[in-house]
Amino acid sequence: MCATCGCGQDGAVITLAGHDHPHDHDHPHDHHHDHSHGDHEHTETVSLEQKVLAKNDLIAEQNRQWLAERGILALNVTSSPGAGKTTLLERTIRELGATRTVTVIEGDQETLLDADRIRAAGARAVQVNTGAGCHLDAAMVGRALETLDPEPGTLLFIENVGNLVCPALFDLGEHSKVVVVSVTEGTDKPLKYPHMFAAAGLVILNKIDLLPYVDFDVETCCRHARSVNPDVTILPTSATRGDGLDAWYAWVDAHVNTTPAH
Ligand SMILES: Nc1nc2c(ncn2[C@@H]2O[C@H](COP(=O)(O)OP(=O)(O)O)[C@@H](O)[C@H]2O)c(=O)[nH]1
Ligand SMILES: [Mg+2]
Repeated sequence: MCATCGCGQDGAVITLAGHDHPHDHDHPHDHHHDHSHGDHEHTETVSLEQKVLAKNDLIAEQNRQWLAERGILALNVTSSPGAGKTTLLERTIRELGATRTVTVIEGDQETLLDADRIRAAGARAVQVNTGAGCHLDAAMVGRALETLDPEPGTLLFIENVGNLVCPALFDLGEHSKVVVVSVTEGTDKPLKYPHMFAAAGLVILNKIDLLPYVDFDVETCCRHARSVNPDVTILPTSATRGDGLDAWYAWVDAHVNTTPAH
């Protein structure tokens, strides 16, 4: 994880989509990669990882409380780069927008591209640029929530940085993690990245419109996902063609209804 390679997120920049200037800016820090691997350093690294995660969990609980007080359902959407997270969210905003207010926290290392796409689809969004960091953490989401200030009783998507490794370890205060995997990635990803799939409340198997063109067996991928997360719900979708999206909206609705409104 990040504490091991030294990647930091202290320089995260948070920008409200549609505004020219960053809303919240910590100055980037010098970035050191110290890759020596002696026994002593290994012990130090493990304890640093535990401290980083314990601190994160504390802030995640504060986020969870903040969201619960407002009856906001937050879903942390993760995947490898390009699996279709933003496409799924754009379509969800367009199709659910009439009945639900949706806001989005976008995480990427650089650019405002995804926040701009979300805004064009009709939802308010903030972009968190993590710089060298490879995941969102709870502190970034806490700051993004202050900037975004989502209305009580609404639906919040957090699109994580495209990465199936570190986002599995960082609780953001979300209700559930939604892992998107696409048919172009191969059926073995749940086995190779078991922490991410074990943490999933829902797995979306996207780009099924491409099944005729790729060597991908849906049953095998589902079996692999269930080998690390036996009861997980898996929804095959095409975010571009629309297959399976009614089941996705029904899943979201069922979880909105379990979020107490205050
Ligand atoms: N064929 C197909 N392409 C898709 C689908 N969903 C997303 N894409 C394409 O995959 C690429 C990456 O999508 P994007 O939403 O940006 O992925 P992200 O990095 O996970 O946010 C884009 O070219 C999308 O048009 C899908 O269901 N089917
Ligand atoms: Mg995206």
